[in-house]
Amino acid sequence: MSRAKKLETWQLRAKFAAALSAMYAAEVPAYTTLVEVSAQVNRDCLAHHPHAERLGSLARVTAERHGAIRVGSPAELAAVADLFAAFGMVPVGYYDLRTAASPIPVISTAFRPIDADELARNPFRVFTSMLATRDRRFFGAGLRRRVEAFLAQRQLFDPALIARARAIAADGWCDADEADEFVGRAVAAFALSREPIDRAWYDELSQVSGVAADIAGVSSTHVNHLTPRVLDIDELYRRMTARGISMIDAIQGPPRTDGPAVLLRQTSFRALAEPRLFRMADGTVRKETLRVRFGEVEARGVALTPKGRQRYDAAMAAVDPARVWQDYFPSTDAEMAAQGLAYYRCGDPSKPVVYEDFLPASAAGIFRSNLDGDAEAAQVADDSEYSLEWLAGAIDRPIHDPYALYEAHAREGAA
Ligand code: OOG
Ligand code: NI
Repeated sequence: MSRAKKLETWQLRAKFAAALSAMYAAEVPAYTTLVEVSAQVNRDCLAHHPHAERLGSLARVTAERHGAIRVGSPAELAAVADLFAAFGMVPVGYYDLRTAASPIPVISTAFRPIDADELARNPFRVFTSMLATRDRRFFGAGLRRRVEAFLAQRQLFDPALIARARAIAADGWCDADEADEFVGRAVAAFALSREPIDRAWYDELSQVSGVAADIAGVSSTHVNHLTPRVLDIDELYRRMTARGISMIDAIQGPPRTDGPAVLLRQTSFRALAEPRLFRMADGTVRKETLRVRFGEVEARGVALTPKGRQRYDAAMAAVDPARVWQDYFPSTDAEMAAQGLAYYRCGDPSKPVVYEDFLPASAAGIFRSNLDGDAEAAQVADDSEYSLEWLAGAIDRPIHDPYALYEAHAREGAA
């Protein structure tokens, strides 16, 4: 008799990404349109620009997704870390969206594969934010206590699921027979809850921030967007607009340029209001609507070195970054490599290392564009002490440094 077939964590990751995508497509129709238009844009772009595949094969780019979730506490984030480890996804980078031009009360990391071969097999990543309840500018002592008590009594994941995830992560594989059930249970944990929402509690949190209500006003977490990758985001934007889907005003991140694409460009659209159940103060349950799930699309470019990133931040501080771009960045990969601004495998300008992470200003812009407006932060000192080290300690895991990973990929040579 043959031994049971095993699936490795990357195969589970591919199944997880595909199953989340199927769930999202079934529930958010505009996502299906976005995925179709993205695939067309990629095919057309490649037909006109044979070099477009230098940043990733058509197969990888068209299958590629990132998702986003939001949780309330370090304990919840640690459970997410346990679960995602079974899919070969570990925390990379620290994003403090409270420091954005218009602050969002969360701190974030991204769970993703980190080895070049793992990224090539399936690069699925999830931008994961945690509510910053320790920040007094958003949460006074009384509210903080009530939010933390609410979070402490809810359970985002079945403990048996987390225990199984830990074992799979430790082994590096699971039986093929078990895989679909495991992935199915993981995906179900990120579906929109059908449970009635306490209207008064949700509204109270909405006064602080739409994000606070979305995270701590409900009994579960949910995928709030799944993002396909395109080779030409300007063209995607035009085609979606032509189909009558109103996109946010601007593409976030670097401007369109004639030179090498750098980092990450993103744009999004607001999802339709979805029916949800609310429990009113008098105990009755009513059907109302919420707009919490949206659509986003991204285009990825070459990863910048710390020196390149400084240039980027300086260029983006200009009134019109597109106009001054050439003052900060050369127009060829060869020059980018020669000046040490971006990562290339073995220093070969024809082999860019793709940016696999996120941008805090863009992330804040994406959050912002999908909220109905936000209250001002109170004028008190922030003594929350949030930092990368704090977050790593709170979830008891190292948080990887993106630059160290890019440097390793650049040294490894051809992937
Ligand atoms: C996350 C927004 C950030 C991105 O691609 O920058 C993000 C969220 O809305 O929860 O997904
Ligand atoms: Ni996103």
